[in-house]
Amino acid sequence: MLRPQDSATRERRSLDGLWAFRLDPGGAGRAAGWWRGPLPEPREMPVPASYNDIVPDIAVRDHVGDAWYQTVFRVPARWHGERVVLRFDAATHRAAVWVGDTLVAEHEGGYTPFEADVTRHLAYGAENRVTVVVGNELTWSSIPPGYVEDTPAGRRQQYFHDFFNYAGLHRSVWLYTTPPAHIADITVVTGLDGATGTVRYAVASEGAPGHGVRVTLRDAEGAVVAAGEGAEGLLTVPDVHPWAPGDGYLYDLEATLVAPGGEVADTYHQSVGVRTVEVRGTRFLINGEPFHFRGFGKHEDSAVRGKGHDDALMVHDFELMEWIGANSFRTSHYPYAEEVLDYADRHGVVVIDETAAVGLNLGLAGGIMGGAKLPTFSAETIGEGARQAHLQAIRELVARDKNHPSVVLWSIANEPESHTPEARAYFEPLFAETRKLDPSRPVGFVNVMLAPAGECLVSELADVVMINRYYGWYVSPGDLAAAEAALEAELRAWAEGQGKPIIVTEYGADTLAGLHSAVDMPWTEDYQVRLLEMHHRVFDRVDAVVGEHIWNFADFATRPGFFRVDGNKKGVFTRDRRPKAAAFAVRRRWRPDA
Ligand code: BDP
Repeated sequence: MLRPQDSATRERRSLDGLWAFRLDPGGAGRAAGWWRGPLPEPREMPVPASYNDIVPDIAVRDHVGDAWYQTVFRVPARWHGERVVLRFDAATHRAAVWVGDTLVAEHEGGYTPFEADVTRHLAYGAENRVTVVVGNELTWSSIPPGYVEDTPAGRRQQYFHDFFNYAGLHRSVWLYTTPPAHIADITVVTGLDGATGTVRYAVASEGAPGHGVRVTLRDAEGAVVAAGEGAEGLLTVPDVHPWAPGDGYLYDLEATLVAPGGEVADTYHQSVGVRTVEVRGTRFLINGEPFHFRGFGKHEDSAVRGKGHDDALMVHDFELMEWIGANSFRTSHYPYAEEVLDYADRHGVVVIDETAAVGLNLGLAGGIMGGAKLPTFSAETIGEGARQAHLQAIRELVARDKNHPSVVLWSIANEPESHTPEARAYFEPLFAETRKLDPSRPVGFVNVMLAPAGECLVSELADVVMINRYYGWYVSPGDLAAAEAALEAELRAWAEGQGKPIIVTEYGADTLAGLHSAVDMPWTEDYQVRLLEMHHRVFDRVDAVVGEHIWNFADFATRPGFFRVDGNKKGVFTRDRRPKAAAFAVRRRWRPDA
């Protein structure tokens, strides 16, 4: 799915700003048809943002059910005759959209875009009303899963993952035009053969019978380096400047749809980074060179806006990652805003791109999350409904992110149950589908400590081993000597058992900034430093370890709980992005020359 852009033939307009808003815990709006007129008794709500922390009211923060958004806008008269599309970069977790009185879109899944052709539903040169109902309930059939509990105090959302269930219109809303005959999709797959780069492209069009396609590839200075004719083809780039970690070199592929008479019908510009990715033995190769992942599992999370995308915060986070010497991160535990991937492309930052499939593990929920003990995969819990939603989430992730050179690896789930035959049966088709959709990238999932080497039945389906381990925290807290021995033993078992590269996708310790101790004491800054140093010593001794992603980049919000003090505090930075002592220690490892 192509992002809206301005081009010679296209125009876009942001609908971001303050929308009318109203919570609807009882579901009255659907019955009353709130889209048919102005929302009753609205308050104002910023878009993009989570609504939860905007209002100092627990009923807003912990709301379960529908939330209504509405705005009015004028459409320029000159847009008449164009195709006009309304696009939501994300609505968490599901939405229905009306233009005027007409239902134009419904979408399930909180972190991928959706759009509707609204050409026939708009009044040109006049005012139009858009109404959106956003649902935040997590169910046994949603990704991520959860369930709503009826309690004497009201409905309560239960879920099995460790970050707050923020909701709302988290990303931008766009209105954009394309010509009626238009480019609908572009796919690029790149290769390297010595100094020569290749770009295999496919351009899909709609409403364009008899049209032709022309493509032009330009380098960063704007010089044409290759050109082609036809909807599919292979371009070769002599003396290519590859995209590489730390060197986000991008070419511009201009695709032109040409009408039968020869005039230009539509143009679209697609960035292209020429690079290869390959797993060979225990190595993860980018452009044929072994790559070592240094960085973090992150969250889209900040005070006030929750998961709302914000360019200032995004750029600041990338600057901090550069300062500390990170070369990569994982989009734990959902697809991040497309602005984030574009930035990573431009700056040569490597990304492990994850679906929102987190918390598919009731063994863990019963253990550390304090939830109910039920089978994870069953007809009554995570079953066929969830699997279909999960498949759809994978399809939408690949469709959205397939052209990003920064994305080198798909992570199709975080810490699911993976030691049972039911888990294996659940995951087999998901791996197959991901590989079918994108044969050019490795596929993996993130393994949990309850399914150690030798017991996990799903890792064998993956191209790389990704594991989250909490030695020195959930296991042997305060005892770094015991933790070190256990961590090394487990990593060696994975290396011998799988013969694949190992990325440790999470390790870390909750740390309250300002707390210190001379001896190893969990929660202190000094303990976080020593725990991370212990891990790094072990990683350096195990050859198959090709990646270290600390949990987490920054402290983040969780639901209340007796083992979370104002959220998860495993950040190397605080929630407002101030460095803890660990930030300096990690920087010394990752940037020894700085
Ligand atoms: C892992 C999860 C992560 C949690 C982390 C923790 O993948 O989302 O935040 O542990 O407990 O289970 O800090």
